[in-house]
Amino acid sequence: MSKKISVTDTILRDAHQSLLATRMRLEDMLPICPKLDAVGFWSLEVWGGATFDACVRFLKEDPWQRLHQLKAALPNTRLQMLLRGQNLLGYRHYSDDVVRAFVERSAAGGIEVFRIFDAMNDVRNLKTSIEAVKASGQHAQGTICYTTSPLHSIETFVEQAKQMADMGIDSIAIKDMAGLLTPYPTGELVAALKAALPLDVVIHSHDTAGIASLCQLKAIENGADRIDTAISSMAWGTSHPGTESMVAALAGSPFDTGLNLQLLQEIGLYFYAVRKKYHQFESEFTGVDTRVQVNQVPGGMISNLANQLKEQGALNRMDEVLAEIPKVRADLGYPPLVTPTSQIVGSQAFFNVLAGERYKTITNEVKLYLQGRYGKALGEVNPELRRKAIGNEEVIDVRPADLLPPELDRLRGEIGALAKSEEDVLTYAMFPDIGRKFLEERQAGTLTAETLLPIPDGNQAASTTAEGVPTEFVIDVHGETYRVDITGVG
Ligand code: 3PY
Ligand code: ZN
Repeated sequence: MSKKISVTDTILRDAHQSLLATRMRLEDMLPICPKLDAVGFWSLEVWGGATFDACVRFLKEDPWQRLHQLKAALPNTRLQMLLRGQNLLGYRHYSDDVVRAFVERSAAGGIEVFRIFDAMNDVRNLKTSIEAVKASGQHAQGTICYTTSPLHSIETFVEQAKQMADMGIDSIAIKDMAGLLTPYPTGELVAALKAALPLDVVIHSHDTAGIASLCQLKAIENGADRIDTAISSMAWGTSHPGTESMVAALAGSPFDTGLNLQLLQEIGLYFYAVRKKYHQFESEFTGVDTRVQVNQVPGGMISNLANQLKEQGALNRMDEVLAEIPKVRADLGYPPLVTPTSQIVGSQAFFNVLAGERYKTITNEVKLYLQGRYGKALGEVNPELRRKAIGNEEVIDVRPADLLPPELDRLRGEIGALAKSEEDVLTYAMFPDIGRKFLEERQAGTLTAETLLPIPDGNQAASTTAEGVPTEFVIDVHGETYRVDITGVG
């Protein structure tokens, strides 16, 4: 049997979110869009996750303008985004009217595929966004946030997928944000999903442990329809398997992607040069690190914790925090670790270790969590911890957003004339402080992106093609400077 595997490339969203702190700017995306658009990807993931936050906070780019310009530059390719369910692109639950407005504007701006996840895998938190995506006529991809625990099993994930199917999703993504999956369980999970439901299955696996491409191969052999990859110059480690590598691996097999390797390699060279511009955001935590297979802590969480510990002069306590994270997670009923639960669990573990006593300090987010305000994880929370944290305060068991009154009008009123469009209101809704600041600076004409440090001597591209592909480098070797012309690449 032969089956063409389709590909979603993540270079414009998750790849740089995973490797370069989400800092790639639109000006570095647009020149290569004609080539990206010619590849024949099933979709390009371009928006969502942390891109919106980084645009407003650091790059001082209007995220909606980014979307509109990418749409214009990529007329032949579906644009895809990552949506955090009822959290949209922020860190709290929004009322349903905000969710509907956000999805409607995103679809109008050009998003055709919405990958929707909930950090608790609580499908009630996906309901409104799935409905809104369907109402806008676009593709709703329901997501399983992959995690491990004594309670999670293939059966529990299939059950979740069935519930999402009942809500009307068009396809299923297995989202292994931490690189926890190993090849054989991947194959079993995909086979079980394909046996249970007549929907396409996509595998999104970060290569933190160095085995994501093996997982993808097993997924494909067991019926997966699509893989998420990243152009090779921003692939692997905490990013995804390399696009060119997966295309080459499948070429000539029954699962051939049909994509043009030569064209992909030209794109790869382009991003090779672009990546250097962002060298200040490279970190030692983005390479392959097999420890995730033992401690189950995602790479992104480790780098955040390292920063927090460094600020406290306590980097030497990293191992204790890593040991504490699974305990906090167990106390909270084993939520997957992904935005925002990764921050909630990570910060509490940090305090448990640094305060010298577990739960001496309990964060606000953990209190909200214990009140049921993020939804319900698969397991039960530790009742003693709940008593200690919130006493007799009410615990809700309804969908958290059922208790949120409509808030779009209030937000519109708060931001007033600073907002020139509904999109601006939504920018403010996502990030009240930095969103307002962004709109104020835009009004005053003072928007300034953070500074990029010059590329260190030693590997500066002295000249490039119109598309930014280097043709000449300046290299310093022991104080002597050489110019190296690139006359061909093979
Ligand atoms: C995000 O929510 O930004 C993610 O990429 C989750 O994996
Ligand atoms: Zn991801």
